[in-house]
Amino acid sequence: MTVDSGTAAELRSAFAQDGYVVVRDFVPEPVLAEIRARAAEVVRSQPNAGGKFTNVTKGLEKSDHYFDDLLNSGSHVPVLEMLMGRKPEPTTASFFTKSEHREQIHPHADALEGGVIWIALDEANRENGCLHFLKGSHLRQEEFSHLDAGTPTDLSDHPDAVEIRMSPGDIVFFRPNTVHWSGPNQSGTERRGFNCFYVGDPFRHLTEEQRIALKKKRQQASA
Ligand SMILES: O=C(O)CCC(=O)C(=O)O
Repeated sequence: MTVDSGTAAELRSAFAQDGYVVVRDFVPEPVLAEIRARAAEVVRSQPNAGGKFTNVTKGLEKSDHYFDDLLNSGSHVPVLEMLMGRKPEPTTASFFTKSEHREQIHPHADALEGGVIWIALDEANRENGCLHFLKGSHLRQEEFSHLDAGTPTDLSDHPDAVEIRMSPGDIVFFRPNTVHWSGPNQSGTERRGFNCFYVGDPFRHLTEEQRIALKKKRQQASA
């Protein structure tokens, strides 16, 4: 998909104000089919690569060059660059499945700067645990800094909460500091999404000592 200058200005303004913007029908079905098949193969070969989340597989680009290409030069990259106003710094590509009730990602922000994309591989709706965003929360970081993806926080009645229903091929571009979450899947069928993070090295501000401590903490958490 190409974005004309009128649309680009609208998308940029929504991204700046709301902290996210959805573009419908962005990825064609043959590409979706390839992502689904290749991601499933990575999951088969390395289950539980998402640490504490059993339904998240990170680092797809390390297992399959196809994901490395998508992360670095997928058709979403120039659009994200236009939205961010600077070159996205690729971090990792991930596969988010959701087939069970307990597989929830609670409200959280991912990083302070950069960009993220999430592509729907299936229909995503309230029943099967679609994404939700807290509109404009990227501009009020302090207020939400306590949130953690693994800890339940009910923001469903928050006046800025927005439910993002998506069809396969729809993409959402968002700021990593826009609060987002996905609820339980009550549908009995799988809800899959493909995500790319562009936050560079999220630990670049840490000292070597802090990096080692963090690595240890993560290993303990995923053990
Ligand atoms: O797919 C999901 O359920 C959650 C996605 C998410 O938290 C993210 O893309 O950062």
